[in-house]
Amino acid sequence: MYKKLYPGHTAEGMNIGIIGLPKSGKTTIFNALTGQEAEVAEYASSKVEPNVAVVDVGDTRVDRLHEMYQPKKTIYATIEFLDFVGGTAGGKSSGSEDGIFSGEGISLIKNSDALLLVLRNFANATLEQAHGAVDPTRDLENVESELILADQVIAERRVERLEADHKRGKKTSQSQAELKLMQRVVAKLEEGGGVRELELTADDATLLKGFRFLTAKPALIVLNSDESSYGKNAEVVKQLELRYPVIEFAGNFEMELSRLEPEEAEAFMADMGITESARTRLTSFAYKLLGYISFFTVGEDEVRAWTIRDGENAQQAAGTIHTDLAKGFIRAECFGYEDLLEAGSEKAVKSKGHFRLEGKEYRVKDGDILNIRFNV
Ligand SMILES: Nc1nc2c(ncn2[C@@H]2O[C@H](COP(=O)(O)OP(=O)(O)OP(=O)(O)O)[C@@H](O)[C@H]2O)c(=O)[nH]1
Ligand SMILES: [Mg+2]
Repeated sequence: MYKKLYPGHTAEGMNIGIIGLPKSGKTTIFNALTGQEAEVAEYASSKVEPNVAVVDVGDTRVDRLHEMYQPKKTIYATIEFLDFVGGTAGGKSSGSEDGIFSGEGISLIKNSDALLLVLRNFANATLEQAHGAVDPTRDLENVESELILADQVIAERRVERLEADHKRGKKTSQSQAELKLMQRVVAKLEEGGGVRELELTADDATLLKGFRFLTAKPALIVLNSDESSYGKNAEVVKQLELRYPVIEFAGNFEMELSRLEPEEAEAFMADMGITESARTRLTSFAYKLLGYISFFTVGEDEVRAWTIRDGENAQQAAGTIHTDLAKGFIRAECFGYEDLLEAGSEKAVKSKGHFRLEGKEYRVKDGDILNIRFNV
């Protein structure tokens, strides 16, 4: 089923891979986030393909723009979630195809922009027999070592390949630079670190991008807690936060919530001291921590939110809409969402002098409303 979506599928926005040890509650979290009803099970299932869902990123600014422009279509930014099946815990060190990544999973995880590491923090007698007592810190170590292992296989292979080339006299300044870089990657992984910890020049970063190392991806932890202990795990959270940003969910509970009507859900949420849905909490958390921002395009036809990385310029933003817009980029007409709200209309924005023309290099800000002028 997922094959149709890959490669070259066209889901917009970011793509988050949900990974973790077997039975850590990945599918439960996936269901909570997406409102889907994928099968959740104590026992290993024969399913191999990941669950996939694309969800809207709730954004009140889009709601407001919709009211102002009354467009035919309103499109929210989206996040795609992929829920991978846990394989054998511990994994085998023979190659990247084993371990928590079963079969084809690994090549799909490589396409993810970010990883959600789900850690079990709920007691379950059946699971404990096979997977040990509750210990999120230990589990994190296991997950990390599998990610490192998968990257090691790739980096070491590349080093061997380059060395063989050099021995045969196939040696350029470029290949020498790459070998040096890959040796740094191997060394970092060997000491238990991730590729994301390396200090890289822009060229090095570009080179490494192509390898899609798992430990280069930004990662967040979901601590999947028991309903009864939810909110009382400050010690564990502190430990885990030494490694990655942490968000705590009561997975089972939130999965149930996602199936209720909003009004009904609110009463239960209040009981637990939860103010927003799992999806809203996770998406705003992920945006902030992964450095994503939104810009908007508006008009009578369509109001739409787009996702880019903080720091991207107007031309790159144009490229997320369409490659032609980046190629033929002339200028971006630009004003801020806050300016629009304050002024009340586009016309008023102009008369107040808040309407700007920006060039390629303009660094797009969260909430910018852009109209790209282009020429192809
Ligand atoms: N008490 C409790 N049980 C949970 C929670 N999350 C998951 N479980 C249970 O743990 C078992 C595994 O949950 P899944 O969501 O299928 O876990 P998974 O990580 O997707 O499992 P695999 O894909 O097979 O690796 C099921 O029996 C769930 O009901 C939780 O937050 N609290
Ligand atoms: Mg699952």
